[in-house]
Amino acid sequence: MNKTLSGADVVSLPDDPYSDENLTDPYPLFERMRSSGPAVWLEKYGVLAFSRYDECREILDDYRTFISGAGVGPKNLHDNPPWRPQGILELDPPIHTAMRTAMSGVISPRGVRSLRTSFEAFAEELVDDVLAKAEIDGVADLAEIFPIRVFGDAVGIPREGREKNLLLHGAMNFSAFGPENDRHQLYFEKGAGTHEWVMEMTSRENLAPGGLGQQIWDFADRGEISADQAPLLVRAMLSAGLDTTIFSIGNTLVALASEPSQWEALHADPRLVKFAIDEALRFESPFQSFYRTTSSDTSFRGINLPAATKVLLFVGSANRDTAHWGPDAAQFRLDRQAAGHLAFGMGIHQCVGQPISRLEMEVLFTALARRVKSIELTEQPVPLLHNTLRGWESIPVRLIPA
Ligand code: OVM
Repeated sequence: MNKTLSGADVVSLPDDPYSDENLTDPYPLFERMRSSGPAVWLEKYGVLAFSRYDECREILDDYRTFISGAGVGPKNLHDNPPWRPQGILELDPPIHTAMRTAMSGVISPRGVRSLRTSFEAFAEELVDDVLAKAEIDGVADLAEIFPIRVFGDAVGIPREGREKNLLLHGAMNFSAFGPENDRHQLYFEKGAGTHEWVMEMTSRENLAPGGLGQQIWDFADRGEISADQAPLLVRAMLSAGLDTTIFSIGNTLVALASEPSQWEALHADPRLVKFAIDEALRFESPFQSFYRTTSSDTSFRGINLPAATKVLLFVGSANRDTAHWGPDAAQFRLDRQAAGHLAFGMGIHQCVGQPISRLEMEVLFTALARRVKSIELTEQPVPLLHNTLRGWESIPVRLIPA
């Protein structure tokens, strides 16, 4: 069926990308969406969705036409109240620019270099622990423990309360970028109270000297950002930096455990870890979808879009687009050039935390690659269903020491 939008005919689909079935395996629907044209109309949500690489990338690069300030979820925050004050993710230049400068000043590749030693020490400790056990859960015993410890310490928040609050908060936060269905409701119920805890952690008194959080406050002290913006930036670290990295670690682990030849290659040459990380981010993107909003009347691929139109971008689909990645896009390959994937987004809002997330993954997987000869899934991993995040609830694995 077609939907006639002013300017063009667009294929209209009745499918729900947020059904359990499609969240469990989104790729068949993504493929149908991509083959239906540059955009599809999702009837159930009354929204135009983009799922090809080129369109997603062009929209993300054009931050003037496709803004974030009206929210990157389905709700237009210019007309509806946000569930919390809008932060760096949902602001446009010029305010965004000042906040971004502070954030990238604190999380520059140089700035995070000093974190490596402590990350490595904890990775070694963790690998000792998991190798001492016959079987482990790759989620609870690796993917969650590592970032909660090292990233929490890097930001400088107290250790007490992290497990209880940060993951529920992340799942709630990322739910706001998808539809308000039962699953959204559930994550908001489970996350009750965690936003307050996170905001308490952003205050100067709760942030350790020299940590990333306190360095954000230094920018406020120098007048480069306001005292209202500092807690929003620390909040961004605590809400965007955990779940994403945790799911990345889990997704990388499953990809590698499912392809024994790829782990073998990694074990033989741990310098390949960097490539494994980007390929895994492309292959199973932790943050699957979000929105932009048109700032004025515009036309894109011949489709007329009035001002304030929401568009839905499936970056998890763009990262599997055979038109960009080639016919084997659905295969995990260490030897692929995965650079340019959209898992971290693109353009002025592209993930500013990348250097830390990459460092965490690099350090952990390098320790594993050196000391683990092979990885076997002992049971099927259990998927975690979430409207915008893609990852695993549990990953039962056996690690064979080298
Ligand atoms: C926030 C925030 C900032 C950036 C990303 C994000 C993807 C959240 O302000 O809490 O989630």
